Amino acid sequence: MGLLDRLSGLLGLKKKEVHVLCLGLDNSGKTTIINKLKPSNAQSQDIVPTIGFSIEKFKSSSLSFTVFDMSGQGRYRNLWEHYYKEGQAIIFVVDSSDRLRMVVAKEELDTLLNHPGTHIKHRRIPILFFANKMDLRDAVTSVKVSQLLCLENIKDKPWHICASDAIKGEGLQEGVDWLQDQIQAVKT
Ligand code: G3D
Ligand code: MG
Repeated sequence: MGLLDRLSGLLGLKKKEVHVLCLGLDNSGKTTIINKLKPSNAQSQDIVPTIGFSIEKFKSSSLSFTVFDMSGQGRYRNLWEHYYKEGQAIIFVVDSSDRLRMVVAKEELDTLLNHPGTHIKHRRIPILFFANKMDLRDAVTSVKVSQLLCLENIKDKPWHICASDAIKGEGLQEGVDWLQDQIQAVKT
């Protein structure tokens, strides 16, 4: 840790660190969203398909987020569960224009929520949904995404859905603000 880091920690200026898992099917826009949340000088210009997972960091006004950006490709999805215990929050990204795979996204979400063990099922871990790719002509509304995923059945965890366009960065801040409020509500 650098001297500045230590000083700001001592002065209470250092932001609290939280770990977030970013999940969802491949191609839903997870990496694009996380990239857009980083300061502009740290953003990658080329988003390449994530292999396994990558660890990214971004800050909100009062928290410092470490995000496990998990690959959504089928063969890597069983990796997710190894990281469940690391997560204090989940960002679940859905491609709102991909009606066909919405069913698969729902299956993955149900598997996540019902995962045996204590890491997800029995924790009031906040889940932020991004109904992403809203700019595409085939996109359904965030209300429709929420219906297709049966989000109203999630009663034991705080959740919120935001319509987003990750390319333009629209809708992302609203989501992060909600997440920050939820995490702080638990911490204080
Ligand atoms: P993933 O990390 O969930 O697998 P990526 O998804 O972030 O790699 O994004 C997959 C593709 O979707 C990328 O396009 C990316 O530019 C695109 N994308 C992400 N978010 C949006 C969005 O809100 N709107 C639109 N129109 N496209 C989006 P490529 O062409 O690079 O595969
Ligand atoms: Mg990715």
